[in-house]
Amino acid sequence: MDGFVLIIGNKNYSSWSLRAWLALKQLGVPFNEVRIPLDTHAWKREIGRHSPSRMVPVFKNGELAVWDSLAICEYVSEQLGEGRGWPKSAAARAAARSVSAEMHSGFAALRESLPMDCRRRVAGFRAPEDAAKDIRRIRQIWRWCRETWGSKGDFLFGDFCIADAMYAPVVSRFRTYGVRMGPVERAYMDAISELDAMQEWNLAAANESEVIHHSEAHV
Ligand SMILES: N[C@@H](CCC(=O)N[C@@H](CS)C(=O)NCC(=O)O)C(=O)O
Repeated sequence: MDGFVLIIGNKNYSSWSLRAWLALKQLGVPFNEVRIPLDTHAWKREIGRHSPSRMVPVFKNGELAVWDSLAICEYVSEQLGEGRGWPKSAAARAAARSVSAEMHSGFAALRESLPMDCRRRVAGFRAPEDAAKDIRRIRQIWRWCRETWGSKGDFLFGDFCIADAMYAPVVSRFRTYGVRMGPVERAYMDAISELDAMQEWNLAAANESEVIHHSEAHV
């Protein structure tokens, strides 16, 4: 497992980068991190050398490039063996894969109206109806996971798994926009936010100097 490299965008804004990065950290995979800030000359110059899709995250193992957050998580899980990164029972694993895929392929309105902006806190945010619908569905997923599968720990399926990495940027968004939560979702958000890795990410995001105006949180 030597020589792994994860290429990411700005920690403050790149929600897909956070997913892969957090999964690797939580699974204890050693890797070197290369940060290429989005929307810069460095990005235009360098991204094509690393990523066939010209997007981040991209994970490199020697000549091999894996260029999508969920594909990276699956690849790393396979490298580690024994189903690491996913819950143990087949039923819980199927549920974890379903909610991960739902995040990966959906919630466009949430992503559009509540861009990730880790270091910001905005007051008075009101989600438009399409984003509010996404928020309701995510809250339902979190409650269902916690109540059905989560009794042995603080995360969606008890122990931290790849599904939690997929939803970590949503936790960050809900904090930024002050989205009101019930007690189950609030406790889950605290568990994610208190992870050492999450705190490391947020600190680094707060110390980044780049500002991308069209990605900033707005009310
Ligand atoms: N489906 C991809 C989405 C990746 C993605 O949209 N990455 C954004 C940054 S968060 C990106 O690279 N944007 C650069 C661009 O669109 O030029 C994944 O899961 O990794």
